[in-house]
Amino acid sequence: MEKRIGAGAAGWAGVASAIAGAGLGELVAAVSAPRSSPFASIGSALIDLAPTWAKDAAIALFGTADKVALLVLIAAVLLGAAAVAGLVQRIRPPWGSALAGLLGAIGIVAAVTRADADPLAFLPSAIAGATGAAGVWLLIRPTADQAGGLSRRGFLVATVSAAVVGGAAAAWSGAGNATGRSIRVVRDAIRLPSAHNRASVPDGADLGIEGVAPLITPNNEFYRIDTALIVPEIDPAEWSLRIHGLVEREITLTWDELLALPLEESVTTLACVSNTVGGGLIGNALWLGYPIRHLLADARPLPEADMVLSRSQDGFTAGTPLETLTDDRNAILAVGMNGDPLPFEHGFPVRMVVPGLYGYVSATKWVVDLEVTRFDRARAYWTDRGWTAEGPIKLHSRIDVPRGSEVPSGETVVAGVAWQQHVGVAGVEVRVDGGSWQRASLATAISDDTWVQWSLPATLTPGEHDLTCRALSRAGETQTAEQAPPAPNGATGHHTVRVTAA
Ligand SMILES: Nc1nc2c(c(=O)[nH]1)N[C@H]1C(S)=C(S)[C@@H](COP(=O)(O)O)O[C@H]1N2
Ligand SMILES: [Mo]
Repeated sequence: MEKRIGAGAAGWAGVASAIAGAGLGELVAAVSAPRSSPFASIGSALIDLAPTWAKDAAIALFGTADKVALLVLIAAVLLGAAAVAGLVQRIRPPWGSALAGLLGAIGIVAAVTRADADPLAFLPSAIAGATGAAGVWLLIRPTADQAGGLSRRGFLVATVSAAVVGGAAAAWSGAGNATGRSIRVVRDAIRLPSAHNRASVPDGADLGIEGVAPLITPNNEFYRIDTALIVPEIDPAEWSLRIHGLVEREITLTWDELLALPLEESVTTLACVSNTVGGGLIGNALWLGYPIRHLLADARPLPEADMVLSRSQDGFTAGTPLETLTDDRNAILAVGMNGDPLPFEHGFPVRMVVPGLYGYVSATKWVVDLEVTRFDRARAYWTDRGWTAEGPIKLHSRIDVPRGSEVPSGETVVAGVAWQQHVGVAGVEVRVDGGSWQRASLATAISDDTWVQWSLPATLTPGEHDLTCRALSRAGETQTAEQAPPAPNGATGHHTVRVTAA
């Protein structure tokens, strides 16, 4: 007599097969082609395919943990699909097995279409898919009198061990993947040359008010935004930058050549276009690098050029107005951040930093290619996803203290930061509730390319109050109260903090 495996057992067998396949795939990726892990490939493809609203929502919901959230989502969808494969196999073999194989095929397509795919990129997902399909096939057979021809106990042992071994393999590979050991050793051994100039931080630039963002953001607190699910690992010895396109002379620059140039220090505040009013996607660092304008002067752009399309090793691109890379601002190829080689997540070994422009149009990390071109000829990563081609930073101010709802009534200090890089901040005004705008005192700015701290003493009567700030620029602009979302070129509006004085 034929006795079919139960629906619950079939679903579970699908899930166990998927975990075994995924785990094996991650393991194969870890030893053969780390950047083509099935999870990372599918995640990266989803990031590239995601519409602007989805990216915004992910950043709004999860902040810089958006990548973890994405991996959890992929895992949940995978397990759901695997359970369905089990159920399908139970009633319509071999379609459940085929569905499991299809999941692997999706991984293969995602892996081989990456910009930095290597020849073995197909392998991890192929093995994952084959394992999943075989598991479903072997475990869920309607013919035998017991599931898969196994006893009830055998079935349990087989599925549980497949899940445990697969899960362990996936976890082990994930942990090992964080950043390869060898490349960490290479970075640790780097001694950056000292700069030809010294960037100076004027006395009084840091008001030292507790709760206000530190004037220079430590590397481990610096916000991180990028599309890279796996941080590129570039050996500096193999790094080079090619400058080409609408130029009279093509240039290739190696790491050793770059370090031999007279490097300069500069302090520049980076800001993300996705930052919301009052948000934290902004940081200020001391960068060490070489001015891009000197390299472009050597390359000699043709008169019709008006944009430089920079490309990172993993395929991200940014379109930067040529003028901002040839004028006298500190647009640099950075190799150092706050005294250290760039951290891996911030672009090791080389990134761009351009004062005055949002990161998505200028701050390419892991940069390997600069194509001199035209805005009407080339489109950058985010331009194809609904963001404007040009992204000058908007005038902003943020209240850092008081934050949190309860403050003591009476004398208090309202303080924060204000910025409009490369334009400069002339003043900050604060108002309590609907009162009149009062001029805060401004710290000495490091330069117009950095944020500046400000503070204002205020007296709060017991009860609820709204504290609002706005900045005035050195170009004579007053920060607009008009609320706009981050897309397509940066949020606007005043930052208001509601506090209760007790
Ligand atoms: N290669 C690469 N570079 C990139 C990005 C990216 O996705 N990939 N994102 C840009 C964006 S949107 C911002 S805001 C800055 C953030 O730099 P950070 O992560 O060092 O703070 O990097 C820019 N450079
Ligand atoms: Mo950004």
